[in-house]
Amino acid sequence: MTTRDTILELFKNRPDHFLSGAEVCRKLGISRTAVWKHISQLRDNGYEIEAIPSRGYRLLSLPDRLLPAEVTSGLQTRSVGCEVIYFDETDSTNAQARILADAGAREGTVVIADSQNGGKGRLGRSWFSPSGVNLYLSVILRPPISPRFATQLTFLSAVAVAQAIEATGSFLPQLKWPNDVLLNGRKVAGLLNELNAETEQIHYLVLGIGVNLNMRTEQFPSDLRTPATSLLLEEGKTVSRLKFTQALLRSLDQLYASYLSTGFLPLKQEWESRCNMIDQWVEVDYQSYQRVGQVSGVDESGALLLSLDGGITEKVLAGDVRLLSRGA
Ligand code: BT5
Repeated sequence: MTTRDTILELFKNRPDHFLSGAEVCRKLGISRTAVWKHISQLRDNGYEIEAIPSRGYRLLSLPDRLLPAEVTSGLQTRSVGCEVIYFDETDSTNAQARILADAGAREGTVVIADSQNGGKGRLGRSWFSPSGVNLYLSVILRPPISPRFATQLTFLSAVAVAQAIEATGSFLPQLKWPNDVLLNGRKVAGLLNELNAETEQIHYLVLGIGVNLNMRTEQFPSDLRTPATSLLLEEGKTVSRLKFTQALLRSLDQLYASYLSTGFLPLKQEWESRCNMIDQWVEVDYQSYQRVGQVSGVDESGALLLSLDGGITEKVLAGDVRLLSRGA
């Protein structure tokens, strides 16, 4: 714990109270000038701190930034969030997580950015990532499973995002194969998992998660206004980015622990119970592959199971899926 973190702990242990400079000096064994320097740095980082000469310091508000000291405070997870790396701005949290993972970052390390200037979607698409309103996060995992099953972890991210959204308000998120989270039919979150593996061993997996939290209509580019949404737009209330992030990290942590001990089945059931496509007719589009069929679920490789006319079941491994309004 750094000196700054310890000062923050002192404030948080006594909310709304003044801490005298002398008390901080005594508890931390540092000079008054050093205390003042740390308080100034905290203010630079967006903590609003009142200073009254005869009384001391009082914490008035926390920054609306996902700083590591805030995200890890009281988190109590086993592995996810054991370390948090924060950028005000970066190209892509997934790209940064890969660099850290290549350099040996431990499992559970989380990369968060306030904004991304090269946010990535699938297949070379981009993820719109303005500052101050949303969550852009990547988690490094090193699961002891065969690379064949790495896709299962996309379902883990999807269920964790859905649980965090459910814990935030009266939302009913729906999951769309392979990697979208929807609210009332509009995309509120996207997931991008990237794998680094050999034939039989996963070196690491990066779970990339983007969630639109407090983005207002006018902040979306015009082409996303109809297909996309945010929690603010759906419920009319600003969401605490910090609380949401902690809820998400806790869900990821719990689901990951249970996945490692009990396998994919419970996760698959959680995912299917929120999937908006089970038993529905859909059209799948992937490069030169197009199919129309009825969705019966997903298999253990994460493939979408599509029942075609004539009773054949086809496994769809990649592609964009569109719900059809009528039986085909
Ligand atoms: C995704 O791709 O949905 C994966 C998005 C993953 C983003 C996270 S943010 C943290 C981490 N770091 C990264 O660099 N990426 C991950 P895909 O299914 O290909 O969808 C991309 C499409 O979604 C775009 O082509 C747009 O149409 C739409 N889109 C872009 N930005 C959006 C946004 N903020 N909200 C909703 N839709 C968006």
